[in-house]
Amino acid sequence: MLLDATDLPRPSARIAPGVVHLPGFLSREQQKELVDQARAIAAQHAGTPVAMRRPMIGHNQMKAYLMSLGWFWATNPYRLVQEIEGHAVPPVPENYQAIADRVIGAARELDPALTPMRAETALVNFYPPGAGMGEHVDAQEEADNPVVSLSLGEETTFRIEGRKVVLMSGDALVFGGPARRARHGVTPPRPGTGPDSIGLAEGRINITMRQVRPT
Ligand SMILES: O=C(O)CCC(=O)C(=O)O
Repeated sequence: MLLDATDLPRPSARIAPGVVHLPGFLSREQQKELVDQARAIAAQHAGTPVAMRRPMIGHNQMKAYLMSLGWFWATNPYRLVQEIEGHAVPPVPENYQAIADRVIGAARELDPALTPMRAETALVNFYPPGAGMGEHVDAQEEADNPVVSLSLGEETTFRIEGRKVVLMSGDALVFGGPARRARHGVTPPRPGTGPDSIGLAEGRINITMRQVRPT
């Protein structure tokens, strides 16, 4: 192939008011640490009511696997809770807040109206081949602070506010301000587009960090 897409320059960009894309934000080492850490947390809680799982939405089961940290995103009806059947929700790892602070700092250079956020909850989504996520609004958090999203593994196309953004491994994305309640979703990961060195053989992991309670 003449050019590999990963060789093309991908500048940081304000996609829409409140939406900032920061390509290549995480080094390969940081990506691997996040993958290993998510895998270890998932293994620790496997088989419990707070395990990574494919949630039911109405009568349909999601194709993606979700793991809730800090607060548990329960469905039917949608709500955030701090324990399930007496099992405490695993905490948000301490390194998440430091990453969120760095991402928000960089995003504010492109959109100064974005506010800081406290990573009180995080969703770790694993998308196996063929699994995407339909368009939806993140509405369970009372706080309006921005969402910080990290992509690991294979590429996807993220849709928000009528725009499309290709997210690659190591990219960070922020949506806040007027876009905090914007509809968004992702296509299934594109097979074979992930890096070899981060410990994820196939599919894609997305980590979104959110503030739950208003500041
Ligand atoms: O996978 C993504 O990039 C988006 C995930 C998402 O929309 C969500 O967890 O609400």
